[in-house]
Amino acid sequence: MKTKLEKCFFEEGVTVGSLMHYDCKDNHNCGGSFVKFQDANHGQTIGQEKSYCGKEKPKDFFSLGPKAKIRIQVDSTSKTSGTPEFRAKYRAETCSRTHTEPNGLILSPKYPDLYPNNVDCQIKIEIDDISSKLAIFFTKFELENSNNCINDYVQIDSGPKFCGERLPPPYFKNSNSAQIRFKTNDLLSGNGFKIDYTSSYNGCGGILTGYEGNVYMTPYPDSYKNNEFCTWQIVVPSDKMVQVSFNEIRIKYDSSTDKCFDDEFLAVYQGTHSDPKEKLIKQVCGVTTKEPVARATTNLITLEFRSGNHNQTPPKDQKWNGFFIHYETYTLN
Ligand SMILES: [Ca+2]
Repeated sequence: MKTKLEKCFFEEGVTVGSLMHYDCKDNHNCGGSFVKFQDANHGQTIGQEKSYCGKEKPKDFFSLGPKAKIRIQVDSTSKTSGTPEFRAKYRAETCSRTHTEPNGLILSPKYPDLYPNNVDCQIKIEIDDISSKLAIFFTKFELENSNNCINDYVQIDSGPKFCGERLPPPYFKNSNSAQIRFKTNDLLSGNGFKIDYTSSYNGCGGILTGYEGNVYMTPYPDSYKNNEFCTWQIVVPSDKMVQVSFNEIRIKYDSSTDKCFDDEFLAVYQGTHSDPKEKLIKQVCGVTTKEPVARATTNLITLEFRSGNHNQTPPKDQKWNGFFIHYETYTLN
């Protein structure tokens, strides 16, 4: 029998939950007993959930707004000796913060409501594993527009300043850290931004979470390299199903047969936590913006991109830049 000892609390002003100690004695997968941190403020469209079990002190949980929720589940059928225990503390945090997890979401203050005036946020991403390489994807963007973005802007490292409503391009870095600055003036506002970041060892791939987001092949919009092998896992909340739409596909293909090369394509798999490549949904290649949506009946999709060593000229004014994909949850009608 599985019993649920459930305890939830909501606190205004919570932004960081820090699990000091959690000991569920036995398991190392979070199937039976676990502590779960969840965002509790953005309903069903934006949010994160993270489950913890085992004995190590996990990373801080940054909520995406002023509220967070903690849930404890105990599986009484598991062979635990003693009662699971945990201790957590929380604190309020300003929008300037440091993210050290290998992947995550970053929102402008009060997102999706209008961001405040006179903000100067310094958001640092510094992934613990120094050999990892960062990828930053903008998935929503609406800032006050101004000449040279002098009024409100987002800037990554010492790159260009972005403002207005045009989605900034993805940002790839050959290192584990980046600095995002968000500055606003004293007049006019917008809905702000949503950023998903991830990381990998070989410069492409990683884990992406949340309810929706964008994924790009490295180093989109420039051409991908030969002999690449990259894997992304897209994981939406466990009670949802995930689908991907292909905004743009530009992958070399065999023009004599109009088929994919054996060693160069993007494969889309439906998966689960224990079997991330459970079922191949499709393989795509070529040049198209009309590839039909791919749906998983689970909450996990694995994307696997590989490239060989083909010397094919791209169509005029185009590059073999791989793909630009959007993922989101869906429900059956
Ligand atoms: Ca402004």
